[in-house]
Amino acid sequence: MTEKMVNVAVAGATGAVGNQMIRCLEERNFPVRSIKLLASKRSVGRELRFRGDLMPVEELTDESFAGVDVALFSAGGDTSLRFAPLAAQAGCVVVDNSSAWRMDTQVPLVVPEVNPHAIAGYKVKGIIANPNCSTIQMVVALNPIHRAFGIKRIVVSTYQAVSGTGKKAVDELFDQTRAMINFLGYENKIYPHRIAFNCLPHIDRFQENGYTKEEMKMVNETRKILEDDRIGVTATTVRVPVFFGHSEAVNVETREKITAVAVRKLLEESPGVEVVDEPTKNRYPLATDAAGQDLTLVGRIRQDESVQNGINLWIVADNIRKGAATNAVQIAEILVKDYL
Ligand code: 25A
Ligand code: L14
Repeated sequence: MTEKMVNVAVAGATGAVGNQMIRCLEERNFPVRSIKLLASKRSVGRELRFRGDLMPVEELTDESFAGVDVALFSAGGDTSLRFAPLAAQAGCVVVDNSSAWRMDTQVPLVVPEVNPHAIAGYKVKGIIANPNCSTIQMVVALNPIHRAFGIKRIVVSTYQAVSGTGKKAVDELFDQTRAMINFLGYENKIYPHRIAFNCLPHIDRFQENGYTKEEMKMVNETRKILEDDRIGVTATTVRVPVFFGHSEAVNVETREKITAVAVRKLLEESPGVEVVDEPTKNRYPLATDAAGQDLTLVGRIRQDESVQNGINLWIVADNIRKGAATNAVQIAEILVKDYL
């Protein structure tokens, strides 16, 4: 059988996530027949490499999607709200990395290791949403635990890298760090406070309930992906001076009796997970090890001795790869193989 080939577009191709999407399409040998690299007018004139060839960046317009089969979007929420429906109307399936469509009941929210069956729901609007980076890595690790022991409640604190905000935030951490160690002045342009040598308990906008939007994404998206509204989730999301890789301290309470030994064994056999848990050898998941690869690293697996059925975990993944680009390309792979 000859392989199905598809016409692909990447919207937001010049951004941190868009660029990684292009690399993932190459690395995973996605069946690309043609590719369009789209961004705002600002980026027209730039060229990006795909499989060795330099390709021009084109302006994203209403007409960009004629003849395109699959469009990967990472150009921010406003751009997705405006252009994803137009792309769908043109007959293209959109895999959207922004927060715009995630909680739409007619749009599936997918992590391939967890709920690949939900992809079928793309037919209603022609859009599939890619979850928030912090949610993706958490549900990759917690879904097997939920299926085996029934999760009642999740308490999570995150330690999130600046790359989630995009290239300009990576530059800001670098510039501020260099300024500090040279006793020079610095500016806060991207974040409201200095991020170098600091921790900011503030990711995305504050909501009326006192939580940030990032924290509420973790609450609502987790329930949608695990398909269980009974799960209690509470989150504190923190920006730390790390370039790549989000870390999470996660406490889970379950309905069934749970042990650290059983969880370790279960996660060793779970898709997309690598257990890194040999504390006596100083082996535990680190952002520096998670960066540049696609697995979700899980370690520090311990019984929570303060409740009847509880477990603590430390979960780390590359926020730009599994947290965004890789997950989107994995969704597109299933879409092409099973639906197009
Ligand atoms: O969903 P949300 O909350 O609304 O936000 C999602 C955004 O968060 C980022 C990602 O931004 C995404 O757009 N993100 C990072 N990690 C994520 C994750 N895990 C994540 N989102 C979800 N999950 P990004 O920085 O990676 O990419 C932004 C891209 O979007 C393009 N873009 C913006 N507006 C557009 C548009 N494309 C088409 N039409 C529009 N209207 C953007 O391209 C980029 O590719 P660009 O051409 O605007 O910028 C290209 C270069 O120019 C620099 N630049 C940006 N703004 C300015 C600028 N230069 C000068 N002045 C400016 N005002 C950029 O640094 C870039 O290099
Ligand atoms: O996917 O780290 O909703 O600043 C928006 C903010 C991703 C990360 C999303 C950040 C995000 C992001």
